[in-house]
Amino acid sequence: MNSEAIRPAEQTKFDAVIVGAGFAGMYMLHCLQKLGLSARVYETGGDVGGTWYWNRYPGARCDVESMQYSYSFDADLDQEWRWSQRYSPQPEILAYANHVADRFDLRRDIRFDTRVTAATFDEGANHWLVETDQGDRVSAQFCIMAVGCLSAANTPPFDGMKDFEGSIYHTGHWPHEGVDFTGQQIGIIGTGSSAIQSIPIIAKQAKTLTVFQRTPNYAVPAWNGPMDKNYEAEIKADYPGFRAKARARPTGFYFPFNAKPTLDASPDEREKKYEEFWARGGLPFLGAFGDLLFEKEANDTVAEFARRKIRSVVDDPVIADLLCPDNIFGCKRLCVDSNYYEVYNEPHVKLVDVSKRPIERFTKTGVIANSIEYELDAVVCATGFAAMTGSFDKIKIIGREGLTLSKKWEAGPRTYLGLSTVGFPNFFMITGPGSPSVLANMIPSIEQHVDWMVDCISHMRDVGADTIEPTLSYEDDWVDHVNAVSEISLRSTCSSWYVGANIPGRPRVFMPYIGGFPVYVTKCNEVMTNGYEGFVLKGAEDTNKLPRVRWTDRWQVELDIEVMSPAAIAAGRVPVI
Ligand code: N01
Repeated sequence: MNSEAIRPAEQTKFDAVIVGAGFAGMYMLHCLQKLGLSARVYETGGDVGGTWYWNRYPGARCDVESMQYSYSFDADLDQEWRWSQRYSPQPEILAYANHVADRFDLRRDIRFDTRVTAATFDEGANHWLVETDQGDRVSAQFCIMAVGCLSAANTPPFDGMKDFEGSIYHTGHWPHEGVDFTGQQIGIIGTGSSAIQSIPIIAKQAKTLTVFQRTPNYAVPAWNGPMDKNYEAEIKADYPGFRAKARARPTGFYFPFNAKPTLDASPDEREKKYEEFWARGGLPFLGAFGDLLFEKEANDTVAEFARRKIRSVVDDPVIADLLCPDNIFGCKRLCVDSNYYEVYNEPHVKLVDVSKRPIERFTKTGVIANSIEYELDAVVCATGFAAMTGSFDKIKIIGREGLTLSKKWEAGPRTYLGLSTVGFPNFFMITGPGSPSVLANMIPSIEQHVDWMVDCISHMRDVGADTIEPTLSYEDDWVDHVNAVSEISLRSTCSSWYVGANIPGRPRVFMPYIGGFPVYVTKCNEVMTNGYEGFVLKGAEDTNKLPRVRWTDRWQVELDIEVMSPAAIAAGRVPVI
């Protein structure tokens, strides 16, 4: 008997299809399995981990402390997993993802090496038809996007790229076997977080390293090191309590925060505060004062402090000047570095300013910028991502009446709570545009969204509803609110990937919700307890049944009024770092 004959027929009908097996898709799958629903996950990569599967470039690590960048849904998992460093490196985060996949037996429902190409809502049957590049055609009541916010790599189409005889890499698609740059002449394009992490390590191997910089970025030292065992034990002694404190903070992770206004402090006091927070390092540096991202004059003081730090490290004043940003501090995502600026004191590292004249072209043997040809054996594109919506654009998503998501979002994404969008029933987005997502600790953001969705799906089962879809007026109001809050923050003022400005031709819209994680969570809770306010549930037999808050129960967050006063919340001035 041949093996084909005994292989069970592939299931083609599911309760839910999940797109992506990163931290979002994995947790969604785990919850649906627990609920006893059938789910199929499709994942383009060869294994779990999402961002941490793809971004294997040298030096890749998270900019949220490891004790806080992990799932919180399972108390035993919290206790048993041990991080080796304060900010653990990519291989360890990927090992954690693999551990979770094994521990909760997730892989049985995941199809790897399979890209979803299309998802079409069938209005007659009230289900989604999902197609893949491997020939799958399956249907499901729910289509759940767990595609990540920074997954669609952006490689600018430089002239002559095809002629280049060396190797070209993108940090977001790094070869699994690693790359040995020993003795080579390397070019790197970009100076965002990925570049800032990888440059010091590539510089150690390369014979020469040429950095092509279009916009300098601010970076604060990570002061990474081995995990402090006492700190770990202290947190593990009351992990739920620590998680609850973190959830109450504007960004969903905990660190000391000084809510006072910058200019209330004298120049000496300010300097002391900046030094104190610099010594802690990382993103929490932005917690030195409460208004740094609201008041330009306040921001000028921190920007100048950071520029002085750069000048104190970089020996050559001309290079130091080129490395000093002149825009709002923290407007683009703040970078967290380990020996980044120091590298420019090395004689084999060169900084090329391409801010006034873009890179001209690749040649067979290198790259031409400012009319000079730089001979290179390999080029690393640390050129970022089509953020927030890029992964949606890659899939042909068709909702009611033939409306495609790309058409609907032509002028920028429109969602209700970043969870769902009008015209696309039973279509959920985990950390979609319009939710805190990239402006909050990613894993709690994922968990809160998934828990909300699982309660919602359970409620639909309870009342016999076929579909759920937001109403246009609630979606419009939410989009207006997301835009209004973003305009209060200085963050909306620069050309960052938050507004899609890193890629020519994308609409300029501030995509994540900057009103604060606990404020957002409270809103989601209210929407649920008000009977899914702003949504229409079709086909429900029992329209009076109140939603049961089960999974979402753990998200009854307190608002940390030490950091966010009710007045600040009302004014949209929640200090999201
Ligand atoms: O990408 P980026 P990234 N010619 O978009 C430049 C997260 N992350 O991968 O600023 C020349 O920030 C571009 O220049 P400009 C984190 O949220 C986290 O580094 O557009 N240069 C910029 O310098 C982060 O913010 C971690 O003028 C060109 C760079 O390429 C996000 O991912 C680590 C160019 C792209 O920077 C994205 O970071 C890594 C061109 N044509 C990433 N096109 C941690 O957890 C683009 N550039 C620490």
